[in-house]
Amino acid sequence: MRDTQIENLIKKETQRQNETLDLIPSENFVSSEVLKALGSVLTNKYAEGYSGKRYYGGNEYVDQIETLCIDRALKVFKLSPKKWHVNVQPYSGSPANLAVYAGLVPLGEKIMGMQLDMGGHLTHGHKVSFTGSAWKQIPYGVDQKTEVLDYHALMVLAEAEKPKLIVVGYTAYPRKIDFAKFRAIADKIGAYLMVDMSHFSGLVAGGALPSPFKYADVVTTTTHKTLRGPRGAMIFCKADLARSIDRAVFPGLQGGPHVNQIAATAVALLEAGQPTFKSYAKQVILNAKALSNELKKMGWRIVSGGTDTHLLLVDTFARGIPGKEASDLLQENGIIVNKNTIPFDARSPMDPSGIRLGTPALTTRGMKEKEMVLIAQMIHEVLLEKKNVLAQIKILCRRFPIK
Ligand code: DSN
Repeated sequence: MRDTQIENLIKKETQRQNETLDLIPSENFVSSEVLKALGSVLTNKYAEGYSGKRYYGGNEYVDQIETLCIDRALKVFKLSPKKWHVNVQPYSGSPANLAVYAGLVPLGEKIMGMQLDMGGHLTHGHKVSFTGSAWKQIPYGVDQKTEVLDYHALMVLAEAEKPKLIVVGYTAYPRKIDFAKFRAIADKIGAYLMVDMSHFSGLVAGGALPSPFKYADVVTTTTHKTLRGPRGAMIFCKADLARSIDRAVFPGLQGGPHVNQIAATAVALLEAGQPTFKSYAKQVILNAKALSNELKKMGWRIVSGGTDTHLLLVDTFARGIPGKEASDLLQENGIIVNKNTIPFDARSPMDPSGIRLGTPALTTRGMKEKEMVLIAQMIHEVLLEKKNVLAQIKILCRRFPIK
């Protein structure tokens, strides 16, 4: 690059990614094919509108790219184009969720979403998000004792509040979700059921977790987490909601779609349809379970007692270590995690009681249960014995290069 300042920073970031362990559950490493599409000339093109109905000329190839992306998205999640529609233009997860509410829920009406500090997302109606000022959030959480969803309590809350839409799918909930029970709750009060599967869409695509499509009216997902695509998002909806959703995305909220991003998503969807992706998705969960089991063996309290998914929450404060201190100590040792609130956390989100660990990125590097055991032991050594494991982490990283 002629811009050596940016080039050097990209080189340094590449080295950082190679030499550290990425345990952030919402991150992953895309293939070189995805990167190629993302860095292509498609970034030069304006394509406001949808395939066959654009406001600019010169979209004959862009139309084919967007159509291919749509076809692949429906195929990967085994959806009939007669029953399901997908919009692949959302710039990312936040505008995708906003577009769903804008399309389906009158302003000021109620949206039932999980509280942020219990594992929800800002865009599920939190007060600091625009979704929380334009609509009224009816917050829900997990049961204090079991730290898992209490479907009976959810039914009682929904019947009392009668929200127009219920959001399911979280950023820090380590357990399987019973979508059928949520469908029953939504049906009882005539609400839309929206599943935000951003965190686990790759695991659904790979057949490692149950699909929400049989039960949901709308499903949103980012494309860059377990799905291993570029940063972006998609909105799937029942065919009769297609017009409202499409109009909410464009012209409601967005302008020209990022065509390079749509092409890169199409590449990622092709990859997610391969048999190797099935093994990947299965391994992500096996790895999370191995990490969780080993940490438990060494006396760490895992929220809800374990995991069924790609992530786990460790209550580090149960051993007197606040989440921020834990995350900082691990980072000094080349282990990248994020501090996280745990359910009913008495501490603040800036310095909560726990850390969140996830295995999608390490699994992409080829790591398996054996490495997870080793990593759990090193996390223990860093946090409890204050050992320095940086050299061992670098050796482990070299054994599993990012391809
Ligand atoms: N920020 C993402 C996460 O880390 O879970 C959610 O959007």
